[in-house]
Amino acid sequence: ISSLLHETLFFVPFVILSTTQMTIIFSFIESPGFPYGYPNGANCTWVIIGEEGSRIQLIFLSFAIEEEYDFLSLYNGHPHPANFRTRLTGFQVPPPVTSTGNVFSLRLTSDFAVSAHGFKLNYEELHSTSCGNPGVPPKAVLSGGSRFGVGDRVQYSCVPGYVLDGHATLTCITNAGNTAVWDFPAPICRAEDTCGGTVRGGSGVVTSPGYPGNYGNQADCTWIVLAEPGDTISVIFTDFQTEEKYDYLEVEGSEPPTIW
Ligand SMILES: [Ca+2]
Repeated sequence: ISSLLHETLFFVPFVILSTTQMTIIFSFIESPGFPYGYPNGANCTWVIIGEEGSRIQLIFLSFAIEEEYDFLSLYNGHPHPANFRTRLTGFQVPPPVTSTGNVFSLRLTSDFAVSAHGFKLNYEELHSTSCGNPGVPPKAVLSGGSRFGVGDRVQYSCVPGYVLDGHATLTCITNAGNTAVWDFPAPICRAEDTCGGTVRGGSGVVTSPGYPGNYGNQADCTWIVLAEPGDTISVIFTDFQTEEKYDYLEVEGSEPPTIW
């Protein structure tokens, strides 16, 4: 017998904390029962409504949801299928996610068996001149302060034993749509003697180990790029050089498979 939580709907008020310098608006959302496990048969929806013209950023603090059976779905706007953004599952804390408008909805659904800790997140209202927190990937260190507005920079490094793939410095810029965005995705830190990995999210960068320097001998690296069911993935090479006839890159999942 499972406990059923039918269509629970939470409307989330903003908690407003004013300081002399600025207004910080943030609060927390936890899955029911956190951290002792969410119920089976859960169908819980949270609707976060910010001021007109703002965006909502979610920063995950903890995340454990039975992989591929239970899901946290995100919607840009109210929780209608047409507004579907992405669904999160598994045991890795996701990077921060920012809505496109001033309404962001979350829905937790679970199947009939097996629970996990659930999730806890901080949500924050972003004004048009703020890029929001770019997040700290596993094994990374973020420096450059806590200002994430247009013109601000943040710098990443990795803890000892890990190397950085991607851009070490991100700058908050204004895009063509007049919205504040980081100029590059946050880098990843991988263990020094490993290569490859699993990449998720709307877009990202994959480089050979040590790029733009040379890759090592005896390398055997596999990258898996995951997207939502029904989506296609395009791979755009911006630079390519391998030892002809001896080293190669093979792409599977395309029709037909290709080797460079
Ligand atoms: Ca489950």
